[in-house]
Amino acid sequence: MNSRRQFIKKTIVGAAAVSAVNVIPAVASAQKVVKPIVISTWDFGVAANQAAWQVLNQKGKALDAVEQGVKVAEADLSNPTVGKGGYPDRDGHVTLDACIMDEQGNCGSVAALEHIAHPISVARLVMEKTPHVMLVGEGALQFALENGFQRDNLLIPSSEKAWQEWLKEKQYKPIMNIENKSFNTERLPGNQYNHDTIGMLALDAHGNLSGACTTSGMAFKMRGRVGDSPIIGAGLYIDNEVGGATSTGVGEEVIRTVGSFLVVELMRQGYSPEAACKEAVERIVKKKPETAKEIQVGFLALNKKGEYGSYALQSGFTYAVCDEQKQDLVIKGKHIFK
Ligand code: SD4
Repeated sequence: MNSRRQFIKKTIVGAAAVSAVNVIPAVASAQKVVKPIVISTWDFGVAANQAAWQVLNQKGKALDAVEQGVKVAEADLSNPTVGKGGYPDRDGHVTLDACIMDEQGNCGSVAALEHIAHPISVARLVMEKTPHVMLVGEGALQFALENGFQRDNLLIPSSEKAWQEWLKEKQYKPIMNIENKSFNTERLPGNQYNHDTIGMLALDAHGNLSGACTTSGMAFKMRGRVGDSPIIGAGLYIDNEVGGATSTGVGEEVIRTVGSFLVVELMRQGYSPEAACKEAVERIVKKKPETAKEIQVGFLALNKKGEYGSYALQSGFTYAVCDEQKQDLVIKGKHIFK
């Protein structure tokens, strides 16, 4: 009898302890209100953010938000630097790079992918359906086709025309801040639209971070060239304990400095998003002072608290911010050189 009473007592205490354990986090999380936010590179990030916001505003996942968001830029035929309509390499092939990363550190990537209009969705499938992180070229295309993606011709007439013009002189020189030129006016030949990429970072109502990055890379690049955008740690990095970062600009310098990973690690050490981005661009200047003066690189970062910031080598870098308050904000990034 005695032992039975003790058993009942223990069981009641045990049940109380279990329910206490269950109650405490529920109360704590009810007090913690996370305000969703999405940010992305360049002015064209506004439209992409708005698509991401449709997901975030309904308490959807940051991962879904960033995929839906950057797909807008991929589908925009007037944008010659992302997705279908992107400028080709010097041999006339449009080759796309993209990657995606979620709050659990899962990531997927495709590089030098041809004939598929939405490389970001292929990257997500690599993450979700394969034991790998990255598929490239023919293998990435085969995987996409096997998974129901349609083969498409990504070289649209205006991009082909610009390539034909470029072939006359075959000069390869990255032009800074092509984003500032209007996409809808007649496209200028040569390297006028040499680069720009959409990198997007989102924090959802559950307090989780995800990011995506997608590009056609540097216009008229060498066949087979891959930039920073599909490289986890270079063009994009997410750590759900700390924050996320993404980059745009001349990818070679971002790869050399593992830029986005660096930005996240600096935030882990207590840097603000802006200070972390500044340190990362300064690292590029320190390593290659002469190159740094001639090119553009911009970093964009978002921390776990929803604070954001950016820094670029040159003036002209912009980014778009979208939250409950405002869905079409464009901010000029700070920069090192005048
Ligand atoms: C690349 N980082 O392929 C990309 C291009 C880009 O602004 O972002 N341009 O190197």
